[in-house]
Amino acid sequence: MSSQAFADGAHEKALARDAGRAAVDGRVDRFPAIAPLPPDTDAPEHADRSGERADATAVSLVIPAKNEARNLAHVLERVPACVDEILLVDGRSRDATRLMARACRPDIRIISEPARGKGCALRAGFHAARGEVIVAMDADGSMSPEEIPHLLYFLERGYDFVKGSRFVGGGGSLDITPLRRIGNRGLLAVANLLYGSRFTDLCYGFFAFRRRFLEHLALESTGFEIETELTVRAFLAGLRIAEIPSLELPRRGGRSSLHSFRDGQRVLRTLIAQRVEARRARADASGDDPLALPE
Ligand SMILES: Nc1nc2c(ncn2[C@@H]2O[C@H](COP(=O)(O)OP(=O)(O)OP(=O)(O)O)[C@@H](O)[C@H]2O)c(=O)[nH]1
Ligand SMILES: [Mg+2]
Repeated sequence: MSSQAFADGAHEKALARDAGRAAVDGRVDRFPAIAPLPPDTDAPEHADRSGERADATAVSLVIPAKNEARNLAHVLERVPACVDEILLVDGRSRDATRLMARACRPDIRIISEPARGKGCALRAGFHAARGEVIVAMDADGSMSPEEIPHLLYFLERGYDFVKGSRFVGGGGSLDITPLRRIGNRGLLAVANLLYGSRFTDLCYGFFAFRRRFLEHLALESTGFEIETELTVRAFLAGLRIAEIPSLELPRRGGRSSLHSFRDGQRVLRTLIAQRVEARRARADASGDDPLALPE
């Protein structure tokens, strides 16, 4: 899909066609270098799209935050009006994260994570969300709230899970270190090999999905592997998935909670465990030998 296809007015038709195709074969559709959305959705001051949304579903934004007081204002002040509620899942922050959140958005819902870890925080946020659509993004300023309408645009046109990708045309990262880039590539290659998928990004926390699938996805991750688990389970469940470009900026301040080796291993374990589980479930259903080689 070239950006030209969207720029020359064939936008709607191309989307409808691709949404239809994705529904048939359950594969991952990529939209490199998407053209800007129509002008009324492009700028934050015009971001209230409630009147023109294809379905008038409520949108919940879930933001996990651990000691992000110095970054939160920058994020919360730019959340577009198409978001109906914001949930901040606090990771037992020792700084003024909660106070800052309330000061910027008096209407924000703040919940406490039930146990340590980004996965626990996100799952708690997903379950507390009231909207039919759930968007997740980080609190460190590395993701731009202005991209939220892009995610919603594709959900409204037939996709069930729309994920930002830093490695599809038009996306990028100004944050990732060489080590993490290599690690990401390796894990992505393993994922695509194990699942026969064509994902371009696996460990990125900017995405949106329909809440009706939450129970079916049965997420269990506690840490940073949550994004991998969600992606793989959505793929195995046959959800219509789109990857769209996203630009990851450097974290504005403070320290990352991610540990490359520890969390990379958790992602790898998740990939393998999900594959084994899926194979076993298929074998149970068909009565086949679970150790048989793939056809
Ligand atoms: N509630 C909660 N939030 C967390 C936890 N760990 C990380 N987060 C948040 O999850 C988001 C992503 O965490 P980061 O530490 O930025 O990790 P990352 O973006 O993968 O790594 P960097 O690229 O180094 O920033 C941020 O908003 C964090 O505040 C946690 O244990 N609990
Ligand atoms: Mg970060």
